[in-house]
Amino acid sequence: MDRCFVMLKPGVLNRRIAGEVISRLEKKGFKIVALKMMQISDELASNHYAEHKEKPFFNELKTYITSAPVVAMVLQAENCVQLVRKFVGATKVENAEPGTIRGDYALHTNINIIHASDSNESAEREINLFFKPEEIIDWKDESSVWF
Ligand code: 3AN
Repeated sequence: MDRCFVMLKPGVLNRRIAGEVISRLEKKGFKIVALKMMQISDELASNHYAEHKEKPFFNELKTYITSAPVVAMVLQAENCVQLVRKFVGATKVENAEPGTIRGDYALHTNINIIHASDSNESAEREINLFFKPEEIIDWKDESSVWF
């Protein structure tokens, strides 16, 4: 089964919408196999966003992502990355369709409220960055017929 790393970014807890966003992911049918609240260190932020090191928004992005706790999770489903990315919506908020998480909850691209891995390779890398193997629980899913 495919996995995707998803993170509710700083601000989601302030806005009291963490439960709502997680609920939407659950209702779609994604299986949550890991979930935790955490404060991202400067080092972890640099590793996670390493591909953006040269971008003009890198420092701002790092300051933001380390500014308050995030909610990190691992979701599991067939074609997980592709489905989650569609569910999350486009990076640029002006392109994020209503009905997607960013389309419904974000006005600004630099605080677009949620991160999701963009490929299976990034998913594996990001899951390993944020979670220890024992923090991931592939629980027995009695309702697998639906999903
Ligand atoms: P995504 O999160 O959709 O995979 P990336 O990987 O291109 O998008 O960008 C990582 C994060 O950097 C975004 N979630 C967003 O917070 C921020 N970001 C991306 N592009 C811009 C931009 N043009 N201006 C400000 N922040 C940006």
